[in-house]
Amino acid sequence: MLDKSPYEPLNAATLTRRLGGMPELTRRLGPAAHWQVREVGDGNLNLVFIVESPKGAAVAKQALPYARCVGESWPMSLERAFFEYHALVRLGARDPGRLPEVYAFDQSQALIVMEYLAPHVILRKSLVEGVVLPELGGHLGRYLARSLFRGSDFAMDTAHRKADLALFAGNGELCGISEDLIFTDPFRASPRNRVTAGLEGDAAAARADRDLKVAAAALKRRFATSAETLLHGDFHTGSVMVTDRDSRVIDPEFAFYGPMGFDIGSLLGNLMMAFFAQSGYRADHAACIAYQDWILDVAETVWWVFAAEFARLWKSGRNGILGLRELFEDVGHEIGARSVLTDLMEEVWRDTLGFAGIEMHRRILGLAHILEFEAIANEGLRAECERRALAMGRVLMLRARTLRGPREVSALARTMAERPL
Ligand code: SR1
Ligand code: MG
Repeated sequence: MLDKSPYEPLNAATLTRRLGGMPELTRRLGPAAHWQVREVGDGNLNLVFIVESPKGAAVAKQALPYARCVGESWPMSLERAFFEYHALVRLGARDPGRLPEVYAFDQSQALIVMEYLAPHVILRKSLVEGVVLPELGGHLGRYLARSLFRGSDFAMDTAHRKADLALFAGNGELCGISEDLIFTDPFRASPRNRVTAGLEGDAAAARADRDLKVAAAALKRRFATSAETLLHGDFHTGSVMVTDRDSRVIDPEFAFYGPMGFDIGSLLGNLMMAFFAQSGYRADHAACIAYQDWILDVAETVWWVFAAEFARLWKSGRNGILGLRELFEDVGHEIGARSVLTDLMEEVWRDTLGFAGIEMHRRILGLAHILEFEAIANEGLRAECERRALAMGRVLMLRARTLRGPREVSALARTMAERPL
């Protein structure tokens, strides 16, 4: 039985008392008297505790009634834990083993208790350290295909999907944060925006860039109105934990029904920024080039594995109202089905590039910056790396219709980084 006492932000002692009364936790960890608990959260929003015992370990994540990265002046509802819990369960079922297992959910405390991932580290840190992860692109490409296909009307029973869409429509507060921070703030003067010293002129140029703002408006419309599938909603390199053989997806509290390209684009935009950041901390030129090439290879692999796995699922698992086998395969029109898939992939690719480009803008011109750039100690150098990323992001947003594939995007990145092709 869960304790239904009123919400309170927890500390090591109160968390231990609370979890120590939950049989599902004592079964895994043994009696609470032997637990060690520490708060380790360094993200933008929540408290995160690691609970360890001689028998096992768990992570407890608690939503705060405000945005941790700003403070109590930015109040937030606790409901996001409810949506994160439901997203963890659904996305975990769509690509088994790729998300942490959920052990318990205590809604009154906005508290999710789940698998402790060890020895995993946040992918952002691994990209700053220059670690090569041979299976990363395959893991993330497959995860994207499985989660995006299986949450869509190509695969799901439509009554079930519509009910789920209604449930996640309740996550409007977090969608609103994305709508403001990603699609609007970077292109206007907002008190929330921050830029590296030296980039003030670039920020002003973005605010004055009519073509860029038209592209941002179109992307915001896609984000807000294209309820294609259940998305992670914040799928960047801080939402992936890795070892050299495993990759896990965490933190889907921004989950909502949106366009498929949003999750893919968020990831690719963050990989691109990691690419541009490398020259900020890798003085050895050859090592820098080699690691940048690996990052581009991951980005290309993500797309190709996504496309191949999506096509496989398309052939075998099209059971929803958009499956339409009755119009195609059932009457011998396989070519028609292939055309529908080709059209869809072209649209997802365009969205992916646009969302990647806008993610690159918001992480440089907006409120929420990223470790990959912030780890560059020399501010002038950081500004230079960020400037190149902004230029690349602008091309992605404006030329999404003409860039034909991931190799072309990689070539563009090398050009923007002033590297020979
Ligand atoms: C106030 S929240 C700022 C950012 O942190 C989260 O991780 C999301 O990316 C959000 O945009
Ligand atoms: Mg997060």
